[in-house]
Formats: sequence, structure tokens, C-alpha cells
Amino acid sequence: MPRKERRLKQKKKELLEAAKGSGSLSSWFMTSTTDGQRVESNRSDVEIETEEEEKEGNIEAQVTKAVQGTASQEMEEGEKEGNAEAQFEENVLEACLFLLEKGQVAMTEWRDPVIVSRMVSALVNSTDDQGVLIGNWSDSFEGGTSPTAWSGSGEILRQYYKSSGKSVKFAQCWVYAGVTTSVLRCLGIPTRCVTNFSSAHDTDLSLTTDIDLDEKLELLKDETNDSVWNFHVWNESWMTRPDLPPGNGGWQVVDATPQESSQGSYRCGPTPVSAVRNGQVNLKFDTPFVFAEVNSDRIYWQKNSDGSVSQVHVEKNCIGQRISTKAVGSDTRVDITHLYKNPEEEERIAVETASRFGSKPTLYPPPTENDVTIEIIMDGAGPCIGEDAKLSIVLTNKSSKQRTASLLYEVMVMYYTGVLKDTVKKDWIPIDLKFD
Ligand SMILES: [Ca+2]
Ligand SMILES: [Ca+2]
Repeated sequence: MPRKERRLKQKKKELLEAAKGSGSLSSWFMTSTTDGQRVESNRSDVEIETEEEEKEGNIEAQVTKAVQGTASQEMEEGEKEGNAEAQFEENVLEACLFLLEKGQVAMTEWRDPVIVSRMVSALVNSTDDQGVLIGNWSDSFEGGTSPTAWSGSGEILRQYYKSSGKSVKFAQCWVYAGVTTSVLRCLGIPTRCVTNFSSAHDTDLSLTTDIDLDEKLELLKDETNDSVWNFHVWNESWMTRPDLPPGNGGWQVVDATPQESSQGSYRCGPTPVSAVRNGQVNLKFDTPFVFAEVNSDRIYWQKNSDGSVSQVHVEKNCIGQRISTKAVGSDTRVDITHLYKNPEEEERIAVETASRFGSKPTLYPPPTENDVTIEIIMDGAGPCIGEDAKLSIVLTNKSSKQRTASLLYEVMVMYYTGVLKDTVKKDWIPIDLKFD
């Protein structure tokens, strides 16, 4: 047996024995994660102690839960029982070690949660590398299991391991996130599932969610590549970031759903949540992408026939709502939006800081005055299957003059991934708006 293989076998044996003794490999990465607290030296002991418990809880927890639905709907309606936590189940540790080997990460780097979590975010999806799960966002799940039907990560990891690495069918974001939670917890890295409502997908690194309209304000479907998902589920893992300036240790976004490739393969993170909050999108990894998911402005662009482009409308607060995780020790939803976004004024500074690193750096401040506001109000909890949806569009003139406006509206059917299907109703109404 070659020397490398012998060393690998020995290491696996040690790890499996360690796991049998402690129930998990939580001590494996503990040295590096505990150091993470020291980096954040400006915080109180109480805060550190609470986080210490939270971190421990996010290794040992038996159950994980991903919240789904829409930002405006009651959580109980949209919630889905997540994967029963699998890190202690039979063959799951073996499957995780199999993944580490498959990722071809040098054994000396197995102690580095930055490298391991980045590798796991690539290997949990099948794209590029025949990783654990094949994504399927269609209506047909023939030949596999529907993403909504799984009840645990253990079943998925065992199937993958026992077939020597045949990708398992099928996943969407919450399945990828559930399996990532199990794998990283099993390897001793504190990890939790996080749901972001109205989650943007910025395809051109502009750090804005862009909607392209023609001269008549009709949607240019072929040119509008950015989209907004009703919800998206990713992970956060706790670790130090000795590779970054102080203050960026702690929770890091790790996302295994294949959306955009990063340095040549479909993976995302670890991205410091603190860097996202401050708009420091120059800090690695994939901070511009995560920033746009939670904090991009939605900008409507009008493309004129002479080639000029102008901003017609900007929505500053629609992307990134009710960012949620499950409490340690109970099923309560914990709102962690404040970890991703500063209070209003500082948040604007973060958005403008981030945009300077984007592909449209001269975007701010927006050129036009905005004294007519538009608000869309849904009746009750929003649309329900089989019932009429009622909504009002309220225009308010905040200027001191009468304004003439054209209201163009279009109601469309949309998948939760932001993909548009059909137009339900569309109209263009001229309106005179008096001032108060
Ligand atoms: Ca992959
Ligand atoms: Ca964009």
C-alpha cells in the first residue's frame, strides 16, 4: 500500500475512534474556533459566553430546521420540518471522510475550517465534481426523490457513500443546506441553516438586482438575468479567519446550492457575515455575491432606442428580509437580519461602499428626484391557492406641485426561484396626482 494511502487509512481510523468516544469530532476544530473569540477582543464576556453556548449547540444539535415560505407569510405556514440531524448516525462519518478524500484536500489542511467548509460547499452539489446531490427545480422528479420528500441527511449521505460516490437525486436549496449542516457538524465545525427571504441572485457582479425595461417600460425578459427567490436557504459556520483582517472571525456564510461559479467551480464561502454587514465586498470569499443576496437595491433600467440607459425606479428595502435560523435547544425562529444589515443610515453607507467594488461603480447617488412614491398593499396574508388575490396600488405625491403620472402595472405568475411564467393582468393608466 502506498505511504499516502497508509497515512490516510490510519488518520481515518483515529478519527472514527475519536468519534466513537465523544459522539462527534467537536474537539477536532475546537482549538481554532476558540481562538476566534479572542480576535473579537472588543466584546463583553457575556456576549462571548452566549456565543460559546450557541456554537456548542450548533455542533451537538440533533435536529436542524430550515424555514421556508415568503417574507410576509406567517412562519408556521411556510415552515418545513427540516432534516433530523444525522451527524451521529451510522456510516455518516465514513461518508464525510469519503467526501474529504474526494475533495483531494491535503490531509494537513483537514484542520483548517476555511478550506474544509469551502470544499464541502462544492462537494455537496453534483455540479463539476459528481458531488453528493443533483439539483432539480423542475416539476418532475422521476427516477429520484422529490426535494420536499427527504426527512434526513443521513439517508442521503449513506446512499452516496454506499454507491461509492454516485450523485443522489434530487435537491433544492434546503436539502443542500441540511446535508451541509450534517457534514460540517460531523467534522466538528459549528454550523446552522439560515433562510433569507426575497433573496437576490446578482448575475453580473453589479451588486444591484437589475430589471431591464424597453422604451415603453415593457420588461426585457431576455436581458433581465438577475432574479429574486422567495426564499433561499444557506449555512453559517463558525470559525476564525486568520487569512483576513481582525474582526472577521465568527459566523461565515457557506452555501452549497450551485448558483454561480467561484474560482472555477460551483461553491460559495466561507463569507464573513461581518464583511457583508459593512459592505466590505473586497474580503474573500464570494462576499459580493452574498452581499447582493441580502442587501442589493432593486433597480429598474429603461433602455432607449438611442442606446441611452436611465434609472426609472429604485427599491431600497425589498431584498433580504427576515433572515432566520433555528434557536439552539428549541424550534423557535431567531431573526438574525441585524447580523447582515446595519441600522438604516449605516446600511446605506454599506450599500454605497459595496457598489464601488461592483461592475457599475458610478451608480450612486441615483440621478433622479423621487417625490412620487408607490406602495403595493396585499389584503390579509397574501395570495392563497384557489382564492382571489386582492391588492391595492397606492401612489402618493410628496411634492408641492400637481404631478402627471403613468401607472404601468403587470401581475405575473412566478416560481419561488424568481423565474417568471405568465402574465395574469397588465394595464397602463394615466393619473393626475394632486398635492396635499
Ligand atoms: Ca460540486
Ligand atoms: Ca446585477
